[in-house]
Amino acid sequence: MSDTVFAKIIRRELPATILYEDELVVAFRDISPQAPVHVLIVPKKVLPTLNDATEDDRLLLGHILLVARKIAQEEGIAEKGYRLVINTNPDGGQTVFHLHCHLLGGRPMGWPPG
Ligand code: DGP
Repeated sequence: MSDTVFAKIIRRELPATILYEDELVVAFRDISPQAPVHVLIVPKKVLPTLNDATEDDRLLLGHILLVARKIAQEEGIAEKGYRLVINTNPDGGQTVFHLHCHLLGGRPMGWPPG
């Protein structure tokens, strides 16, 4: 169950439009964009959900936010605004069980989410 499409993208076994990569994360465009900008920031370390993160992942989790911020700036959405989302388990709407952060922008976001 831990070998997801995201693990395959990280290993380059599946294609993706990769915008950023470093030793901790890969960021690529979502295959089914829900906004003009929809990027997934995905840790290389396999954590199925945020529930599986521990204190040892403090640096990694902070890094994900800083990478999202950097990509938002590069995509030109930082000033108008954007949303970061980590869906967790079925009620959270998670479908791929490899922790990831959605970066959504380029249009106004509604609240509350559906
Ligand atoms: P979530 O529902 O939070 O687990 O989001 C999973 C996202 O992953 C969803 O927005 C669609 C995206 N996705 C699923 N399969 C692929 C894929 O093969 N490639 C890319 N780029 N995105 C994918």
